[in-house]
Amino acid sequence: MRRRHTLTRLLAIAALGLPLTLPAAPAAAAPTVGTRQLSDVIPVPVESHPDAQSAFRLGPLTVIRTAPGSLAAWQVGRQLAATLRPATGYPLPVLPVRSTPLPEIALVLGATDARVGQEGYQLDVTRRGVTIRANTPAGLFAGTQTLRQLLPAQIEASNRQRITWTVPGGRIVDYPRFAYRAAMLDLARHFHTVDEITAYVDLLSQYKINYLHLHLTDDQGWRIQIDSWPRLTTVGGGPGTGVDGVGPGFLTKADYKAVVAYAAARHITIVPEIDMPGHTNAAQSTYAELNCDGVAPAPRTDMAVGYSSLCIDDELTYRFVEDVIRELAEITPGPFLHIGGDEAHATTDEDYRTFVERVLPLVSKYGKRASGWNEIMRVDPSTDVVAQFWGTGTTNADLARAAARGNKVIMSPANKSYLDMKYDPSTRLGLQWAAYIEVRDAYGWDPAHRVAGVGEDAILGVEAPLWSETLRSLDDIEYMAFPRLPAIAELGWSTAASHDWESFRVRLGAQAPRWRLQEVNFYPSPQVPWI
Ligand code: NGO
Repeated sequence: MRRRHTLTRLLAIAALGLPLTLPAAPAAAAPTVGTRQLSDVIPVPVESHPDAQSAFRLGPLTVIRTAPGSLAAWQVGRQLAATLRPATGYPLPVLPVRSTPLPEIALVLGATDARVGQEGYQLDVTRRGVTIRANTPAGLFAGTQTLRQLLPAQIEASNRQRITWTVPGGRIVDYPRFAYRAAMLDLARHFHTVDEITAYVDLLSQYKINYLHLHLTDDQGWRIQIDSWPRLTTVGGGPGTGVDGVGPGFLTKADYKAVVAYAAARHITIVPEIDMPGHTNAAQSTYAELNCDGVAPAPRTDMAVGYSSLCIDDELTYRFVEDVIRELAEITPGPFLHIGGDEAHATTDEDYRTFVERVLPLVSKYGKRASGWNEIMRVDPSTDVVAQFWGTGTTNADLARAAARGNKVIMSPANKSYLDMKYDPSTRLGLQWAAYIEVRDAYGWDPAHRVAGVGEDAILGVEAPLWSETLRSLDDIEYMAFPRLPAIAELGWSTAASHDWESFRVRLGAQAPRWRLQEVNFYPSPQVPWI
């Protein structure tokens, strides 16, 4: 059993400057895994200035000191302590005070390098301690994720490790290239539970991902409670739904709020998606009145796409859509609401335009900013609407026109960033319609040079979608996401100039001991020198 030290006792002892009776540092330290440099971080920091003389040793007396008066900073400090305590066995009290006589990890708000902005941070490591400075709690959190990677990999162990906890000395100044760095999880093809989603959030947050897009509805299942249309979940998300009839389930509103809160605590914003006017068979097979002929089609558990369409001329369709958007907006604190819009092959072009033009104002009416798959740019929406590119080519006239007008674009090219694509022909899970995507392919592209006419200024960010036709468990999710997700995360955060496969593959290989300790089921790509 580890010893417990109450905050008040530690505060009192620290204030008196008295020595603490704490677990002693291990006598014979085991070697750490590999030698870490200050820049051995994914995503690679914008600037790192190593100073070999100023390494810090995290020890039993180290305290985590947070900006006084900031509950949010204190929470980041508590999360950091919770991350570092199991493996170190140190008490790491979190003290919201101005100074302590003890070695410390200080989380300071303000007084940063001017460039760090809203999500960046500056991290200084000296012999006396580590100081992370940021303008926001999100920046402090990002800094703590860097610190975590700068510690020996054993820091991820769930029980006490007898090693020396050295942090390489020097200064890092770091901030993101793009404001939007996302992953997407498909809950419709196979449902994934709150525990699975939050476990994924934990992994994402280590790589400075700041949005999680949830694909909540599709032909095979409806996965979010909507009170005004209750059968959407009891039937549309009920037994027998999902690909092959396996993978039923749905998020109640309480579940969804729990996911939102869990993600928010890790500085990740949830983007909910209701896919329409196609990909709607789960809703239309549940409510016959959502079909033009009033006849409910059979539920579908196959993987076909492009056959369903809401009834565009029926006012009831818009009542339904408005109810769904209103209820979803009410439980979504984040700015975005994704309306899908992909593969509406069963909707005529004219109907598609009518539909999108009626639905976009509903999103604004409930205070949200609409995003949608790139097809929605066919209707030339207002410039606050965000397009998510999922094509495999390098030209798209609608998207280039939108970018020229001022619409922002999220880049998720299916042949580069789709985490559900197989790595190679031998991958058991996944699909291959867009490409085989090995790690080098996932890393080897530039979001600002992917689609002609859609340059740096038009890019809001990047996303790594994970569609779940073939994925059932968290193990499956992890196998497809790791190690490609960190590749996409680096494209979203790090500068274009820092892009370097040789550097990335070595840093990626050094993540493996961490994943093993976290029990992440990753694909051991032969392209990576795994440690
Ligand atoms: C496509 C399709 C999805 C599939 C996915 C599988 C988009 C935007 N629509 O991507 O329905 O699940 O491919 O890779």
